[in-house]
Amino acid sequence: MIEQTLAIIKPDGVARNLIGEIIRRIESGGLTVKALKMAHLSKKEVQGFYAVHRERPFFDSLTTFMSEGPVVLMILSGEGAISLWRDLMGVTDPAKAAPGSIRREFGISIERNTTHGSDAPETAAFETAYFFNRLEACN
Ligand code: FUP
Repeated sequence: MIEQTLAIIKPDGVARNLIGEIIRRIESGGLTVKALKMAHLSKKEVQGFYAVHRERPFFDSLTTFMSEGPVVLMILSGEGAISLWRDLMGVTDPAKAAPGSIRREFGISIERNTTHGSDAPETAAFETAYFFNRLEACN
């Protein structure tokens, strides 16, 4: 099934000039970029995005990190895009991520793990709509 998912290149990835390398992996991995922009999110905007995690002990640190500098926001499309993008990223903790995955190659810590990807169709719908309106998402 053709799906859409939200991808974020997090502040640690943008700050280390990894935008091109990550988009290269996205495109050569079989995914298509359907929408793309940069933003320096406020802490409030990040808190809204990660609202499901608000009771977690890492919430304050995570939202501070995600608002420390600009991010790249993208809608990716393709066959099985949600799980395909998560496979390209690797699991949350870079130390446990598969060799060759983005988080394994570039992640610094479980928090500064370079990229985000939606984890299910419902979260993908929420997350893409959180950052993009219908006119911005090329279809
Ligand atoms: P993921 O879906 O892989 O991004 O992971 P989660 O939804 O579980 O976590 C969202 C983000 O919270 C992670 F990308 C990084 C951060 N996090 C921490 O900082 N510490 C943790 O112990 C777990 C997650």
